[in-house]
Amino acid sequence: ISSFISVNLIKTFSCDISNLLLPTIIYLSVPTLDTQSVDELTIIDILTRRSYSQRREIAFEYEKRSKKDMITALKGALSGSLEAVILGLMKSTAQYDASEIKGSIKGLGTDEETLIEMVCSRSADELVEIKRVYKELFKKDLEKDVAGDTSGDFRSLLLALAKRDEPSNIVDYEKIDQDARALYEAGVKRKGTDVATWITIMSERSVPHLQKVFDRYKSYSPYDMQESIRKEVKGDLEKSFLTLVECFENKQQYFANRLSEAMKGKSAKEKVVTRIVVSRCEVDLMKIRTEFKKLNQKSLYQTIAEHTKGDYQKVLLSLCGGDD
Ligand SMILES: [Ca+2]
Repeated sequence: ISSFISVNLIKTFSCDISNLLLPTIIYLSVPTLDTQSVDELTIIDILTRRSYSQRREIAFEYEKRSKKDMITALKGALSGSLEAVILGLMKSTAQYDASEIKGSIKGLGTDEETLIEMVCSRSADELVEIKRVYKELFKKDLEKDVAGDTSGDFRSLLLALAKRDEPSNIVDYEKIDQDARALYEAGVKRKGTDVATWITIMSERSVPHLQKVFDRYKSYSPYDMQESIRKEVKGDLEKSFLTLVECFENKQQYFANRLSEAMKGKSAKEKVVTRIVVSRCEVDLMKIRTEFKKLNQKSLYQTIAEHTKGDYQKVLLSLCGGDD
């Protein structure tokens, strides 16, 4: 009966339902006895339609009433991809990003794809907060952990990005031409590549400055910056520089691209889709939706509907918020 009551309460009160009632509803949705079933729909309804701070309040109230930790209860009640999304939503954006970086380097081997996305797509300000939270959560230094798991130029680039302290939005007009020429001379113009120069320019300038540099770059090089990267470097270093440049040019388009790549096949690469939707839902998901529609002539909502199923589909669609 708990499911019946809670779902109908939600339907009756819709979004105006008092936040004070929500912990009770979640409590009813998470079974306390083996015989009770989990009411996933109610959990999805409540937690996806509120902000992170509201979710924290709900968890606080839940704990006051039930004397139980809501996250532990959710872990016990849910599983698989739905669990990954819901637990992700219970973290702040910086906590989530820090955990994803930790997850990409822990254990044997490294998940370079995730590491590159996390380090190369986040702004300098975001990385400062991620590093602080990483230390708080794992009692370790993010830069040391990344250094221990990577090598060569790839490591140098990630570390330069992690410690960068970009002058936000400053465009140094005197340096635009100089930087464009230096990028060309360090890459396409010479034999081999002077990667150190590329790293310095791309990690020490502001985004608006670099946008102008890449534009000017075309007056020196027969290839644009992305083509030059593909010609000059390979592997993880190539992917990292490409991610950086794509994000400098249009970050939301980069995420839209990643999402469409992850949903090319019949079934989605759930880890990638989950990571982008959860980490961007309170940052720029609306803009990502717009870019996605432009790229694919199909909305993100429809694409998710076609490439996922079950409760996982429901939670993603609810976070997506609407069709375009
Ligand atoms: Ca070269």
